[in-house]
Amino acid sequence: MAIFASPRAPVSVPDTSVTQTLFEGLTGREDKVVVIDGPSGRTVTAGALMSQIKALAGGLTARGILPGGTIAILAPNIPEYPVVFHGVAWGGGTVTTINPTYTAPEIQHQLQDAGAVMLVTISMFEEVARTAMVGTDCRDLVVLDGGGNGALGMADVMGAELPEQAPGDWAKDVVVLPYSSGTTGRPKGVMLTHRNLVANVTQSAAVADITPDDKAIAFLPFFHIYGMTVLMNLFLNQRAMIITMPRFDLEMYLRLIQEHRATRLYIVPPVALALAKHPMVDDYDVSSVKQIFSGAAPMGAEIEAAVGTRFGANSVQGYGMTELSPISHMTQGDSIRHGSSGQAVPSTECRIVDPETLEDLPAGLEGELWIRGPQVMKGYLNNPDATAETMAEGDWLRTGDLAEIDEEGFMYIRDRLKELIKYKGFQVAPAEVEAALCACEGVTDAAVIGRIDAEAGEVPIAFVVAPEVEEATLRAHCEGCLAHYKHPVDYRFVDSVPKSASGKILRRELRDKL
Ligand code: 4UW
Repeated sequence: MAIFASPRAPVSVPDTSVTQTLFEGLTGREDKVVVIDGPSGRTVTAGALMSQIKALAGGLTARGILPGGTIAILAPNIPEYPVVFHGVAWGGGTVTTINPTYTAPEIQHQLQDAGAVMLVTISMFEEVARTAMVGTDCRDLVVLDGGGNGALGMADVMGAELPEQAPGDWAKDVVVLPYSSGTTGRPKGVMLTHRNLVANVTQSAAVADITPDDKAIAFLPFFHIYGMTVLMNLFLNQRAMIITMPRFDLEMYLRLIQEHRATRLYIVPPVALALAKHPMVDDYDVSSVKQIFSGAAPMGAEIEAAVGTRFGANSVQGYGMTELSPISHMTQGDSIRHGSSGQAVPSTECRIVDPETLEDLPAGLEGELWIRGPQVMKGYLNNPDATAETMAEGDWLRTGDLAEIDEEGFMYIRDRLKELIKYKGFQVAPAEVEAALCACEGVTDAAVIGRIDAEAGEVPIAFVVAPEVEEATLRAHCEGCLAHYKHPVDYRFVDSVPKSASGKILRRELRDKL
């Protein structure tokens, strides 16, 4: 077996909960502002954040929801997000994070699959939340900026502060269930333990060199593992400051960078493209930025270099995956290879495996990237088959990405083996879109693949077998059951979907048709 060990010194992972790790960073700095609500300028100090977390844990414990309950959060990035996330964790529960652009059926599926007993949201999403809860075991609705009419408000769920972390087994207890389709099939609950998150914060802190003077504008959604670990957990743990933005808007982003003198930008490739090319960038003072960090989808070396040059900053990439809590590779300040996702974070091992023969490949050859380390998930919720397909013997996670590692340990993502489509860094699971299309009357079969797109990275394209159905009907159907970024941008009506003898869609054949 040819193992590429991280070139960095190993770290030891403290045996604590993720919230204890956060508090270790914040204690003693109670007066420091650590979160600012971007649009309003409202500030939250470390001390206030810690007491709100303890008060929420106390309130949910008094209601009997904690310890042990699973609580769903459906919200954009707001200062209350870390309160809910860590309040649940401090009280001994599990959080499942839901994309607030989801339709009611998508929310309902996640609530039911994760076994959520409470849904926390904001008034903007109250209506869709109520619709989604019907018929599920999720009984309690909390509207952080509302309440009434059967819903609880934030004040209702706050209680006497729970002074100590609820006890637990940090290596086993699942603290968060984000959803990911992994290498195949529909989105699944990814079981990440306290230890997984503590490990990944420790591993990335050892490389990232974040200080209390650092500031980041947090538009990457906290429901997705990139924003959750890097901004909400790593940044706060390092006593740095996050300025929350509920959704991406280039003008507001640039204005907040200028106003708060942001030092680090955490972005995805489509934003890198805008920052490299958009004339609006010249209207703002972005001289405070010293590092630009991109990931979640492929980005060419040229754009990576161009955005760095324009900002006079160090521009780098990292690689992550929900199932890896999420970071396995990062670039350190002075060792930049544009186009590479960097070297493995500490205590992380990699293999490059030939997908056909399952033989290990040496440096310089392309194969499937396999990862082992303390950040690797516990498994998929209620899905031992998918877990077994993804986890190879010896605790290796098969990423479904094709990569190459050079002699110095720099990793380059080359292609994707798995079905996944990445729209602006968001996951689109072909199997989920195919199932939605097949549920439309008159559709007998469907296949969905990604097509390269200059702006979004990739967009979903559908091949459907539906002789009597109009495209407009399919579009209207998707409106009702799929978040916008999952909608096929193009429909091709075909006589049949090419399949292997075992019934697997031959996606490569479809790709060749494009
Ligand atoms: N190049 C090419 C990349 C890259 C990539 C990811 O939605 P998920 O499960 O998770 C993520 C997490 C991304 C991330 C988190 C923290 C971090 O520091 C960082 O670097 C800045 C990135 O996206 O999707 C996982 C899949 O996304 C693709 C790849 O296919 C992977 O399996 N992907 N990063 N640098 N592709």
